Amino acid sequence: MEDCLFCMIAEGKIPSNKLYEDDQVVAFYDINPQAKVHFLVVPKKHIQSAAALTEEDGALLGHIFAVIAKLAKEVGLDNGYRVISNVGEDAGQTVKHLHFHVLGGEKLPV
Ligand code: U5P
Repeated sequence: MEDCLFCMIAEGKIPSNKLYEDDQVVAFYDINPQAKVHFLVVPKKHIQSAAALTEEDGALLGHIFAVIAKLAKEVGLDNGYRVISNVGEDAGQTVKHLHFHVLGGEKLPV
């Protein structure tokens, strides 16, 4: 989608500190980290937020969580991590393209 920051990152039109890419997703380190380790996993398909997911996205979601688990292991988040997806204004969603924050590398505030 034009004018979508994460579509442009997924297409390589805007640079990112990329951790992983395949045909369905891209993962990159957050530019404003909220924990010692903070990366984002983003589907290449433009989906506005988790609120716009349908049953048809089930396989994509399964893939996203498999990628999250693989990357968490690769970057050494052996002691646990947090996965967050903000939806809409009240949650503070700033980029209107579905993404999963993966935070860890330290004890996170409850
Ligand atoms: N962000 C990046 N790269 C950018 C623009 C935004 O990593 O070029 C990050 C922000 O730092 C933020 C996240 O943590 O994207 C958007 O999250 P959310 O507030 O929409 O959940």
